[in-house]
Amino acid sequence: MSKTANSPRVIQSTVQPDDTQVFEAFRRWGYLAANLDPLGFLQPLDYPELRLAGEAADRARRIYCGTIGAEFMHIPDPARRLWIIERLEAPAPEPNRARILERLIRADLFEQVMQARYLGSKRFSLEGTTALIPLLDEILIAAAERGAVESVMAMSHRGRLNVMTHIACKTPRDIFAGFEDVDPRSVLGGGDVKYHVGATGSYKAGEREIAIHLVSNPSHLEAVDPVAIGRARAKQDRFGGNSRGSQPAHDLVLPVVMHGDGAFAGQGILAETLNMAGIHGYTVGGAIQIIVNNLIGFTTIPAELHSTRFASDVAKRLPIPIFHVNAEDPGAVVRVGRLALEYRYAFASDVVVDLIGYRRHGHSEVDDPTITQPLLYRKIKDHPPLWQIYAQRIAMDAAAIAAQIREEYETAQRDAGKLKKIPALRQLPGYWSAYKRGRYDRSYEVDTGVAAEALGEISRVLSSTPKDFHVHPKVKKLLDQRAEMGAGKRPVDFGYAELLAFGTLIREGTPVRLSGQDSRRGTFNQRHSALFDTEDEHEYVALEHVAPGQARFESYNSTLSEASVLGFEYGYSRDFPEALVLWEAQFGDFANGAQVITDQFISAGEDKWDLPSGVVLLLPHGYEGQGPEHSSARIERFLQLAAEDNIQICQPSSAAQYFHLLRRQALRPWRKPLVVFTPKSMLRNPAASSPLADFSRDRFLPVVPDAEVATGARVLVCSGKIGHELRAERSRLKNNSTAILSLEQFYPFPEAELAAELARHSGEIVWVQEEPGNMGALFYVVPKLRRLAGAGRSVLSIKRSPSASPATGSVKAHELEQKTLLTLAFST
Ligand SMILES: Cc1ncc(C[n+]2csc(CCOP(=O)(O)OP(=O)(O)O)c2C)c(N)n1
Repeated sequence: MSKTANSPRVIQSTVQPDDTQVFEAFRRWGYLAANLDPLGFLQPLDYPELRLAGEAADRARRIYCGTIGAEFMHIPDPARRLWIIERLEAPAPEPNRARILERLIRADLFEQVMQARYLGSKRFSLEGTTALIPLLDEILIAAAERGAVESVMAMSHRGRLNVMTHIACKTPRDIFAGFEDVDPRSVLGGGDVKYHVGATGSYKAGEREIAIHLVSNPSHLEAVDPVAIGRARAKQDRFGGNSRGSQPAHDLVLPVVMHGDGAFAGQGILAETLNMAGIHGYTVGGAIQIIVNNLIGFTTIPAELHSTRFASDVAKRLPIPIFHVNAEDPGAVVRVGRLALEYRYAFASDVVVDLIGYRRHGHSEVDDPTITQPLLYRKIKDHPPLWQIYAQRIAMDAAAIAAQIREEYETAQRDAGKLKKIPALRQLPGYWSAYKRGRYDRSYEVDTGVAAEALGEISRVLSSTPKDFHVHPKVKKLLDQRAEMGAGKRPVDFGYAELLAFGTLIREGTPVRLSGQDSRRGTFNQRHSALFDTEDEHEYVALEHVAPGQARFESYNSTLSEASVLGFEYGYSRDFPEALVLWEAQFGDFANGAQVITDQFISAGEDKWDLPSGVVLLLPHGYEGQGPEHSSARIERFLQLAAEDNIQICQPSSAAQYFHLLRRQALRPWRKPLVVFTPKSMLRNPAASSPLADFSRDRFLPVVPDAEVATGARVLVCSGKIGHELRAERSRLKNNSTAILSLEQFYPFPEAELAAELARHSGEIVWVQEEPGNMGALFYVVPKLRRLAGAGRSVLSIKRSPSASPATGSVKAHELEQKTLLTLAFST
């Protein structure tokens, strides 16, 4: 093929465009020819559609190809495009230059003092993108003018300490104390590095104050995004819910999420989070997304980080504006900040600000960047700090103020060295004061039983529909059965036990929020938290009509995502301890798509950051011949995460047990994440249903004793659905000497309860599980059983053979395996 055949063809029109067409071209493509990179590596494109001459073209070029590159013509709504056009084409407002300069000096000198004093410590300097500080200042001032009272902020390592000081308003002394590491004994085995911990503070934004919550985050880039959005949503709901009242709640709480350019382009959890932005159950009325873009990720250049010209392109999945801005034009940066904020308030939309600068040092300051980018860093070495460039540009002598600020930071550094303890940088909000964290204590227990009369009243609401509502015939049958369950005329099944738990809780004042894929109906057709009219599909949610003055009930079908949805619900639980917040996996094994959230936040958050959560994970689990991916919720992985009473791990084997477990989670003052292995076939197994009377007994039993064999000569210990199968096999064999105990709470381990039950029986103890020998609770339970058994009493185990995949894909092979398990369990 010839070379010319490959070059882009430019169609030259012979017709001269009029002024409107000229402007349209620049509005659409101008950002590609804008001057965005202070060091000039991201060269403006010589874009064919912009090769236009004349007065209109010159004017349009000044607006659209300067230091602001506005990408917005992909937004389908003309009103939104016009809104942006009107503002960009109006004269730029005069910035408060002295204020900007002072912030730039502070941001730069803060880093410089740390570099001088703590050489060899990691801090991830902001130098090269210090315009972030005046950008956030302007955003917060404009937000306060619109009534914002809180801002939930999230960011990774880059410039975090700078933001903590200058935006969350922690004193430099308190930040420097982290480098002094004055009290290592207080955090043995726990705590986190200083550039991950959160901060709370108050920012003076013009005449008003905005409370700042900088969210604690792990090293895993972007994992904090959905957590921050969930936290913002919870805070908005605390103010009365989205779009309720005269001042919509989303006006009051502003989410600001900051990203690196590499992370923004690369991490799927951000794409998942952006996808939730406009969805009713998850919206926060728009977040400001800022890319702190230094055109490098560790040692990797943009061409290796994204397939597109800009890191921001993943945000184009949403119809939202992207404002690229040259970080070395602070006036333009501040202008973009206000524009972005006003757009968010005008349209309840996300906005992206792509702040393009450079990185003065290596990835961290202990890293030598000249090894991989020698030319770039030669150029950066000779490049003056932004405050000096800006002071010169606006003809201000900044030497005196710089000296005074430097002295301020040096004094703070000396004071930090004298501290005996590292000061706490954040405080839990007041709504946490009624709740306990840390170790479990028996005094936290409460009765969770509900009188039959109250259950009957709630059931009457849950099992009926408004007069003119057309119920699906299958649902009608279920509602009739539920009416009988609530009246004590038939055992209550798992699905209804859950709705009764929700119904009783909201009646008593505990809000309930449930989200997951297809959770409203329930993957297994078991829940029906919302009913759909067969004639017009309008919906009816009986749980919204349980009693006057009841608490809120919400159930949402989530997007097809695990990480971001679980992250969101974890975040929500962090700011709504009064509520029962549940995330449901479609099948338990899909929870591994959210592993980062489980590992980094749910199980370790309290240990690292002293931040509690009561989030509940519902993970369908059980071996039913559905193949490798629909069988196991990977009990073993959660057990491995358990220590220091950080989480609760339970598998209730009956409807009443599930009811008490959910109510216990909400009613105990102890806030701890709860992982529940939930049923599939047990949903329809009559043996797993419970008489209504069991809902009135006092509480959840961590160990369910054997109701038939009081003193067995042998004892099987198991958990979940296999217990029902073992009991059925026992009665088939007419065996009355083998006791079966069901372990319903794995962690915290109910040692006393289990020991008492084991003591009632004699002979060998056998742990029976459905999972292969390298999975399930075996590795966790058997050593504990051995300890409880003591010398002379043997402990054996029955399980599937160790296997690389959790389960067979063949139904027949599954049945054969299951039969063998049961046979072995009763062979001595
Ligand atoms: C999920 C994840 N993968 C890898 C890393 C390791 N890592 C830390 S910083 C970094 C580069 C980030 O680049 P960028 O997002 O551009 O931010 P910058 O450090 O340049 O500000 C990498 C790869 C990480 N922290 N998280």
